[in-house]
Amino acid sequence: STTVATAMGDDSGMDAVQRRLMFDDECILVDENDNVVGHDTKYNCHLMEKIEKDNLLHRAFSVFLFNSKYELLLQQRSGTKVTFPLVWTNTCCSHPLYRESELIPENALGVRNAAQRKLLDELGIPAKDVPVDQFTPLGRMLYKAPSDGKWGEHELDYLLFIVRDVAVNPNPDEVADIKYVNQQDLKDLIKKADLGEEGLKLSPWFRLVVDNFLFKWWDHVQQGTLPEAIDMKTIHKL
Ligand code: DMA
Ligand code: MN
Repeated sequence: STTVATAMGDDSGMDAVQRRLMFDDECILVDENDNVVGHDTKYNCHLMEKIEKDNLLHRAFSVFLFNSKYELLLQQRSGTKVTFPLVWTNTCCSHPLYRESELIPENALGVRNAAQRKLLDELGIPAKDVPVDQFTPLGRMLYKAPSDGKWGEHELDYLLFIVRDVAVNPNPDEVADIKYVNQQDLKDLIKKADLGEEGLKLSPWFRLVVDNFLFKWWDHVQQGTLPEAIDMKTIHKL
């Protein structure tokens, strides 16, 4: 089991699909100003010991997808994820990879290309339902968060909003459950998580976005004034 493997200090309990991604995905290393400084495997980028020793920081993105009723799509991560299994979080998160199409800096096109790729991979959302020019990059935040055992995050995270009605077909290797929530539903969910009810947990990065930006940006979505909220100059250190 995973517990035994962790205690033994090896990765023998790691899910085979997730293990493959740990070595196939080559993440983009950046400095605190988001300049590309290199690349490394997803595996190394998420080892807390490496993060601390080499101060490894990698580029990531978090998608917030709303339907035409302005409900936000949430996902519960699958139990097989190496980091943060079974926690509830925003629509989709991952990393732009160290490849030409996902390194394009203009208007964060590389990150938007990666977002389109992972919305299909994790949630089965067809690329045509999420055209890359429909994502609004709103801001960037830098954070560090241990998961459990030896894994964790240290990311420079692009926050992307998109408002579209989409077809969804979750991939069980990535996603355990999904739901659309309105603002009140999410406030109730946060209250439950704070009280530890029903074993409900929220991801640390989702929590940071909730506490710092989400509701005010969500109001902008509903009022059709989202462009006013864009700030791609600041890197919020949270
Ligand atoms: C990583 O997400 C990105 C953030 C913002 C936490 P993830 O662990 O879901 O990445 P992946 O889907 O590539 O495993
Ligand atoms: Mn990461």
